[in-house]
Amino acid sequence: MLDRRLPGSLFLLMAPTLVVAETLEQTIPFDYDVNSGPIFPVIESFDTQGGQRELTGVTFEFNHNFDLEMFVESTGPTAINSGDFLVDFTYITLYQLGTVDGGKKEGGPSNDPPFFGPGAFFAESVTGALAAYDGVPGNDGPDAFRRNFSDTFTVTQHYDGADPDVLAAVTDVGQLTTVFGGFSETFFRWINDPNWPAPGLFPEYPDDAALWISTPTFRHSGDITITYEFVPEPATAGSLAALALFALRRRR
Ligand SMILES: [Ca+2]
Repeated sequence: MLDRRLPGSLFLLMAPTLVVAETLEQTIPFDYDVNSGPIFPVIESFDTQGGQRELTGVTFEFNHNFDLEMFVESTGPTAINSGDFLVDFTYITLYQLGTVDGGKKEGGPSNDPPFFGPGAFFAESVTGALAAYDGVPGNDGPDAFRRNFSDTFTVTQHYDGADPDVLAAVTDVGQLTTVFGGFSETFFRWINDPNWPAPGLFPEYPDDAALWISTPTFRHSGDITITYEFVPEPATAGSLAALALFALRRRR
């Protein structure tokens, strides 16, 4: 039972510094032709406002939409069946927090902004029946097919004090020009090799007998949402510290 008269003992407790992180969010839409990429999204840097606040984390959320058209044409002398070959196509995106030339350290020593891979797009195990080369390059003849592939997904990457280079790269006054693009890889293999005449070291289109793979349309669109998490600098935080006074008397 508690007594409301003067307490028999006093404890002055400094509460653990209670600092609620605040956030700042921005969303940057993008839509580009991968065949012509990369692009240079401009984002708002995290401004410390003269050292009054400190960035403790940053989250990048990428909403990806990919639309790919693949064109496969044979210049071989014989027909091939679906399943005689397989194509695996991969596009690995890269996002760099600044440009190598210019950016934050323009005119200074070499700039090497951090980058990461926020997702990849795949078109796997592509195959199809193809007639022998029809003598016309690039047409939609019996020696060719087109395929469409699309995908939509979200990738979220979070960085905190364990990644000081990332936090430093986005901390500045004003805007930061970033780089968004990637690189593609195409793997081809015969399952049933038709044993066409071997092309030279550098196969020539359309004279050499081969399968030719291109991506006439390759669009990458979506948006990037960047969320800064920050706290007041410690000197400011101190003023927010709560003092707690507890008085407790236990009746004997
Ligand atoms: Ca053709």
